[in-house]
Amino acid sequence: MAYDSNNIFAKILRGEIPCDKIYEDEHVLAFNDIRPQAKAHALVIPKGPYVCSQDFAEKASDAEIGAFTRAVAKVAKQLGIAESGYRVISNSGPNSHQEVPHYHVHILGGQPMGKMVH
Ligand code: D5M
Repeated sequence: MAYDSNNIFAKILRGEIPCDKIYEDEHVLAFNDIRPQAKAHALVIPKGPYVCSQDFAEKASDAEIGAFTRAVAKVAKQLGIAESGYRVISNSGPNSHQEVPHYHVHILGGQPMGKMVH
């Protein structure tokens, strides 16, 4: 799928709409989700134009992927949930109901999370 630069996270990255920023570095931005589904609910996004998890893994540089993985841990620490634990999920592609077509992961925590059904 081609990247649509009109998506809402692209607008946040360009500073066209605000976000409640938690963390930023050269490759990554993290901010609080506007519709929190847990006491702590952050989104971590790469700055590059990647649509979904598949796209990111196939096209991003090792530096971007490394920074992204580290950013998740930094955000969890900043939110104070690194020790208590948290859930990281990513909706990727149509079957997942991905709403915003710019790759992102959700970090959910600050409370016991429901057990996932296997
Ligand atoms: O989740 C997309 C998530 O993005 C969803 O939890 C709402 C959140 N969202 C949408 N617009 C904003 C803004 N402007 N700020 C913060 N969070 C936002 P998905 O995995 O694509 O279904």
